[in-house]
Amino acid sequence: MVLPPLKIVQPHQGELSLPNNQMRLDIEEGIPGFIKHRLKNELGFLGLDLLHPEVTSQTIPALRGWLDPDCLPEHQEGYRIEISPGGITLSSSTVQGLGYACTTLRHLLARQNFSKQTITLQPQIIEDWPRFEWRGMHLDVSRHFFPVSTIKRYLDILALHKVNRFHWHLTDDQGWRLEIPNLPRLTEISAWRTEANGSRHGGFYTAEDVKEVLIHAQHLGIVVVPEIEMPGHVRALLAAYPDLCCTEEAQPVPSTWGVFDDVLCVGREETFRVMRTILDYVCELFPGKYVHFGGDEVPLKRWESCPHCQRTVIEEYLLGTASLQGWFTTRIAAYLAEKGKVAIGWDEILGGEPPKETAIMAWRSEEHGTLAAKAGHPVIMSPGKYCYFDHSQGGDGEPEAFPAVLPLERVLQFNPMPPKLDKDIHNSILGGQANLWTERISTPEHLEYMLLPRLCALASNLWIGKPDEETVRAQLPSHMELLSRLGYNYRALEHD
Ligand code: TNX
Repeated sequence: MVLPPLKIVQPHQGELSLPNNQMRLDIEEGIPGFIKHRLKNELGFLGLDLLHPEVTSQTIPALRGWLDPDCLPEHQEGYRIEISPGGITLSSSTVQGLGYACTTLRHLLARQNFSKQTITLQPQIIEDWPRFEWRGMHLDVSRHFFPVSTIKRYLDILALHKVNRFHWHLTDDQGWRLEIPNLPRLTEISAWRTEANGSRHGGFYTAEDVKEVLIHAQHLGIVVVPEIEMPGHVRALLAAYPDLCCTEEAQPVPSTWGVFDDVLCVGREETFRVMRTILDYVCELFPGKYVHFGGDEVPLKRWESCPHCQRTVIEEYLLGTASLQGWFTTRIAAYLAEKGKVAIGWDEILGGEPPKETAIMAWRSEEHGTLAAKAGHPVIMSPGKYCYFDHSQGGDGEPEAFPAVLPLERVLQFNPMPPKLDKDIHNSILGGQANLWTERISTPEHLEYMLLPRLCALASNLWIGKPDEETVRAQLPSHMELLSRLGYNYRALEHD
């Protein structure tokens, strides 16, 4: 994350000096304790000693934090940092904004030399807010399962980059990762697979696990967006419930990658009953307003020869088999809307003319995002060309990756706003996100390596609102130093 192009107003006279690197921590009552906790941890790690206000002399400069309804009220996530000879004041109209103030301060202090007896900071006033409300990062935990500890560390990295949406891809062909009460076979069978070498791979999250992740995310100002894939990418689910498949044939959870013909049979009411049970639980467990229901890569082959699906085509007056996905999507999206959620689907669902409120995640290309915006949908831009972090970072000696290259240089050029989009629908573009599919990634170190430093470029662009290569590039080396101090694994900038 770069320091944003700081809007610096009227600097004070004189510097702020911090003898013994100490400050009094003076946080307004009513601000949740986790903000204080974050300041102490994150700034303490860098060498700033934050002392309790009551046991500290008034002569020690204060680090103040307060909620000010008049602070940039038109920017929900905006914040202000004032550095003056008397101390530092963080303000925002929201707790989330205070969290970003804390992160920016972290970036500012990381550039200081704390080995000196007294550090000095230049006086300045920073007023800052993000251009896009959706600054997302995805993680596929189906292809490889990652424990809660890894997810929390992943969230820490997202927060360091002011990413505010964690898209948790919980289900796919190769593994179902969420325990659902009343559907025990999902964790007994769907959560496990036998690899080609005979070993077992799998795992799942209990409600307790999810709650632990949700609390951690909340402290970091991140909304968790669960994804339950349907009607394709469901082989793991079908392994446990073959009756939901057109062929009713029992097949194991696959251990190979790709797009499978076996999808949910949408001609049976039982399919909807099971999906509603799952969605009811997901909506209750995850407090955020978004639920992603997948919708990508759905072959028509099984539906074409399925009597239930073909009967549905006739009874529902559909134009043909190809209209089944749209019909299915509309029912699911309407169900989620009834529950007060915003439904999100991958851009393939556009073909079925889903309800306008359904948000579209454009992954195949920017043009798909543009089409979705023109059709009146909220859009999240995630085009493969710029946002697929499972692709190699380029050069020799890289770990095995999806056979495509996405160098940092291209992520630096990512513009979430399609250049040809009419101004009056710019608001349809909620923002963007990068995706990390894990077919070829099985360790936390490898995850971090694929994420960093590409996430720095992506998150900076989403915050700034457009590519600003020069600013981001200039700050990357010092940012990488911070990543290294924090112990994250990243790809070095220069490879000789
Ligand atoms: C396409 S992107 C997929 C994923 C794969 C990915 C590999 C999307 C919605 N579907 O199932 O993991 O490509 O890059």
